[in-house]
Amino acid sequence: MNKIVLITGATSGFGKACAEKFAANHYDLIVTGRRNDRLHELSEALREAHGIRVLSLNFDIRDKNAVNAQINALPKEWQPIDILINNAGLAVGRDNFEEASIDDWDTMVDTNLKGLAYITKAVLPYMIEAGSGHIFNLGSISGKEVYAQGNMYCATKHAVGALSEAMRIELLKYNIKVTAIHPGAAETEFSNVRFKGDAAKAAKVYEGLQPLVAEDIADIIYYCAGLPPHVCINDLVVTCTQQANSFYSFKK
Ligand code: NDP
Ligand code: 8X3
Repeated sequence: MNKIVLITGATSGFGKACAEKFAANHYDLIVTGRRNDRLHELSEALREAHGIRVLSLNFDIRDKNAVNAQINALPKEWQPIDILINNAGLAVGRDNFEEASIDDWDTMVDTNLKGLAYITKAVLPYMIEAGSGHIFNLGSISGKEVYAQGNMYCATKHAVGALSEAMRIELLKYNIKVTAIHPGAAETEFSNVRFKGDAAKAAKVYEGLQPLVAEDIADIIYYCAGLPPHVCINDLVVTCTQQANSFYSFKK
């Protein structure tokens, strides 16, 4: 019986790369996201390439009723989830506090923080029942240092850090590991989403840098997931070599 990993936001970027990495290493996958066509395409490709089982769940993580309905209704054979990768998330806008859109703020809080909490709470009973589990939360270097025009995105990622610590403390008794991963600049669809489809602005973020790519993060998560049962990497900051933190990059 293969182990089961549930990955939120598997339709692009880190989530898709994690799906590919774990599938190639004979995990069965539960993949989630809003873009159903992409979920289906990915599921088909991974089933065919690796002969694994893939269950695709199409919901918006901000919708707590949908999250609960889908996770509570998992067929028995999909319930023993070994690993939960809380990856779905986004930045929307890059504006000064006084100019930022409240709708953008709501989207980030509802997705990055509340959505992450909803799905974790829904999955936990299965891990508790199994007596073990491993939860990965995608934070960010913006959850370590706040930068200008990052206001609410940085706040949500600081909150992911805090929530990860809380989970780690409160889930110790259930033998559940909690690993927070905090990447720096990584070229995915992230900046396209942040700049609302402005490809030129998005490309500028990575100019002069060799940024991280999604596969770097997938490799790191896979490594952390494979450590012996008594070892847990709790909090991990990873940047490309040209970036020191939120403020300092050496661009060529
Ligand atoms: P992408 O934009 O490439 O992927 C984001 C994923 O999140 C998509 O699969 C998207 O799926 C999913 N998602 C977004 N909103 C929702 C929602 N409401 N419901 C369900 N799924 C949703 O970005 P990345 O892969 O770069 O980002 C992944 C995570 O990593 C995010 O949490 C991000 O904040 C974090 N991060 C990214 C960094 C970067 O530089 N790229 C650095 C540090 C952290 P769909 O649209 O189909 O719903
Ligand atoms: C994404 C990286 O530096 O744009 O979380 O916040 S950053």
